[in-house]
Amino acid sequence: MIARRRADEIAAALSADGLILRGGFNFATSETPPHGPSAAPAKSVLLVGQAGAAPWPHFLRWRDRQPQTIANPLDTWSREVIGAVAEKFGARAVSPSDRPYLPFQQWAMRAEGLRPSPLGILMHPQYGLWHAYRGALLFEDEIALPERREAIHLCDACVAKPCLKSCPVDAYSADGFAHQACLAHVRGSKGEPCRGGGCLDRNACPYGTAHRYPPEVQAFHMTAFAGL
Ligand code: B12
Ligand code: SF4
Ligand code: SF4
Repeated sequence: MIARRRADEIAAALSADGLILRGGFNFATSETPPHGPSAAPAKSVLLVGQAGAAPWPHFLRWRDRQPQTIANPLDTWSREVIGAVAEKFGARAVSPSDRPYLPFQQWAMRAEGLRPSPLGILMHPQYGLWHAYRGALLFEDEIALPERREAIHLCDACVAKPCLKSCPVDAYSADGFAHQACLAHVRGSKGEPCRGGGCLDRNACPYGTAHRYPPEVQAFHMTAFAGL
């Protein structure tokens, strides 16, 4: 059993790089979880992520020491940092970019009681749309965690839904995310506002604005998303 104190020690180790623990849970016996540090199935998972752009300065300092041509630098940094914490605490680290994709958002909903916004991004009661997952730690023993409380879902009370009214090509709708329409706009002659400052729909949400990523961070993610 992973005691609460060990989770606190893991959180302290992650905080050195601006990362936070995003809750966790024990897998049910009826599930087929991924394997842990040995070949045995994991019994529990702790999610690792960010609130706002807190890891950014840590990432930049690391990046300055890497070759200019490094591919997927944020994923590489995340794997390195979270991998070191996993090794220290007897876990296996996995990444949201690992193939086949692991169900990070489903795990996050179980871990923190979050629900999706109309944009697909999970809505956090404090961070709004400005948070993400950088990895997860899989353990072969169970975790002692306090009873999870359902988080308030701010979108339920948001009547105006400005996040569905700002995109020039209406990429987000009840039918889901029109990935190709978004990409064409971002890469096109009128895409500079999205390229330079991030998704206009995401930025239109009135919640969690204190945690909004600075424009250079949003531009970095947009460059990665649109392959610019
Ligand atoms: C593939 C993918 C995409 C695809 C979606 C294609 C599709 N229709 O599935 C594309 C490329 C469109 C995409 C875009 C974005 N994504 Co994305 N994506 C993923 C990824 C790597 C895998 C999703 C998956 O298939 N999982 C496997 C299934 C089994 O797991 P799941 O939990 O059930 O998956 C859920 C998602 O697929 C979700 N979903 C389906 N369609 C879309 C579309 C969008 C835009 C989002 C956010 C979610 C989403 O619904 C599923 C049920 O809950 C996840 C990381 C991960 N491993 O989950 C990130 C992830 C979902 N993305 C994320 C984000 C933030 C984005 C962007 C908003 C920003 C960005 N990365 O640049 C952009 C949108 C661009 C914009 N306009 O700004 C975050 C969401 C964080 C949060 N707070 O909830 C994740 C978790 C990555 C992370 N590191 O945190 N993404
Ligand atoms: S604008 Fe309203 S509906 Fe859209 S993500 Fe923000 S709170 Fe949710
Ligand atoms: S990035 Fe731009 S084009 Fe894509 S969904 Fe957001 S506002 Fe629309």
